[in-house]
Amino acid sequence: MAGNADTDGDGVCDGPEAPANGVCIAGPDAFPLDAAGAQDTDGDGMPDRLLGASTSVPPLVEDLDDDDDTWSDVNETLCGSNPILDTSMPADTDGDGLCDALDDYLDLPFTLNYPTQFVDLFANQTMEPFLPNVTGDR
Ligand SMILES: [Ca+2]
Ligand SMILES: [Ca+2]
Ligand SMILES: [Ca+2]
Ligand SMILES: [Ca+2]
Repeated sequence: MAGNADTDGDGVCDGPEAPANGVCIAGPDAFPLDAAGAQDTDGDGMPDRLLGASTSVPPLVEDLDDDDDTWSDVNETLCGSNPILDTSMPADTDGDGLCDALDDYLDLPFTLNYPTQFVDLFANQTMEPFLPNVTGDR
């Protein structure tokens, strides 16, 4: 460790401080012995980003959900939330897993009630409009 602030030479320091000679940026490097990975936001052993070939055994696998909030990085980027902050999640009003920004259909549950079960029909008379009461869709 002493004398080499960046063991795997990926430019991210092993520890949280960058040395004055500027060989690396402040870490810590979550994978100090593997240049392919540096950051692991959710600490699950899978790097946020995989740069080049992993030298670990077994090799590192890129984390597709860096903050482990169940929203994939790709989705979070498209939906405008922060992919490395687990408190930042896309708005999904109807909870179908497609964020509001990408969701063309707001399929919220609703209830539909008719005011009566019976309609009286009379010859030569316009029938009363038989309209349901719809609640909960907005
Ligand atoms: Ca490093
Ligand atoms: Ca991870
Ligand atoms: Ca996520
Ligand atoms: Ca949705």
